[in-house]
Amino acid sequence: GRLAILGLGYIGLPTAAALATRGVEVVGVDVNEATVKAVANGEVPFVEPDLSAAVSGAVAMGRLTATTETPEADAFIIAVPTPFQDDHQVDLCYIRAATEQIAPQLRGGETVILESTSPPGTTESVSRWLAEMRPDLTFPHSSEGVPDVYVAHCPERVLPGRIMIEMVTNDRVVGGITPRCAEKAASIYRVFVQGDIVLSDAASAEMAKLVENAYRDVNIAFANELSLISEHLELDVWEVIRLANHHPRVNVLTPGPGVGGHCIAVDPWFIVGAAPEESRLIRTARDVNDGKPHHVAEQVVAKCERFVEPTVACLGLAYKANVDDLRESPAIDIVAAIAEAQPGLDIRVAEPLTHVLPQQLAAHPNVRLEPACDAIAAADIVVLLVDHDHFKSLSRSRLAGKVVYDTRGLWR
Ligand code: SAJ
Repeated sequence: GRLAILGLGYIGLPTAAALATRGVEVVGVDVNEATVKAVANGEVPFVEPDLSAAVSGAVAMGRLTATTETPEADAFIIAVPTPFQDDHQVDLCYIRAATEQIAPQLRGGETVILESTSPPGTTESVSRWLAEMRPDLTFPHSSEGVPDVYVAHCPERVLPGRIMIEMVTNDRVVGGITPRCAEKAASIYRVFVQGDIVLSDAASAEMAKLVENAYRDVNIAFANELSLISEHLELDVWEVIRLANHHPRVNVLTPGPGVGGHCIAVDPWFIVGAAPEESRLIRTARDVNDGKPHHVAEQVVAKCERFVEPTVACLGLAYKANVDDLRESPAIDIVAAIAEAQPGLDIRVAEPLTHVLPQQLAAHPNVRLEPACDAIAAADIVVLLVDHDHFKSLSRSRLAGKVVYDTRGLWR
């Protein structure tokens, strides 16, 4: 049968490629014409190891096509963003728009899968929205006999940078509105998943996904709080953590300049939004991690005071090592905060994985993008913001005589 994937981003495109390279006829759908054009030509509009080969191969085999119009299909996977609004409440507009695209294509017998990370109850909302748009069909939330359309949630859990490996090897949770819905959805993932496929109900699956990312956020917040405490006590946090981690049941994560990306900095808020009174630790972890970029910027500004007209090199803009993803990146917020605090300051930014400054920084006339070596050579103060391999391999002698602020412990 044919499968349509709505959203050709970091999750939709790898999933499309994984299914298509295993012989499924996949139609990728995206509202962005540039994305559709790229994919139709077998190209990938972002950096992810091994994805390009899979996409160009699938397109060449004729298994993967791309379009802006949702076609008829036997199964639909929704892989669109779920951002939050200013008040941290989830914005379901893209999921809603996807269901509006799918509804007219239903004839009965299809499976609709929500992959986008969503608050508990969203998959049921998808079923309800479809039912409102298609009163001629029965949907599983209404529990009136056998539904015409099956609806399930299968949250993604791949790590950017390792997507093509983890997509295949990770266990998957599939939560159906009914057990039959879960079975239907699982049969699709069995095509490429080698890990276990664990069946459950939709709301538990939605919550489990949020819990995974909140768990990591809380643990990173612990490490980030330790970095503040250690700074206050004039201790080396990396040394403290190295020692503590020799305990057999202790595994403290790595402090950094803050938590970025489109998952860990976002998903815990969906739990807080669903149960605000009860989510005290999870909310505090968010606050600790969100406070870290401000702290780093303040420290850099304080270091600037030792110089007359200092030049600052900021290394890295991505939200983490070896990816080109700038979404919710603490590094960008830090550079912007420094530029705002010191309007005349000469700031050189190095990001080997991008060629243009993001909009937020392009607005500052004194911030410019340069190769790392040039930026370091010109700098009095070097701030390491992302632990890219590229920076790790730089010769340490380039840093001689400069004030170095290594937020990732890369050069320890
Ligand atoms: N970070 C630290 N210290 C650490 C680990 C991470 O400061 O010890 C920072 C990173 O630099 C980055 C942020 O946290 O800014 C998040 O990075 P990450 O590598 O922990 O996670 P993501 O956002 O790339 O991917 C996560 C993963 N979730 C978990 O590990 C529980 C991934 O499996 C999910 O699929 C993904 O979120 C998602 O899409 O939800």
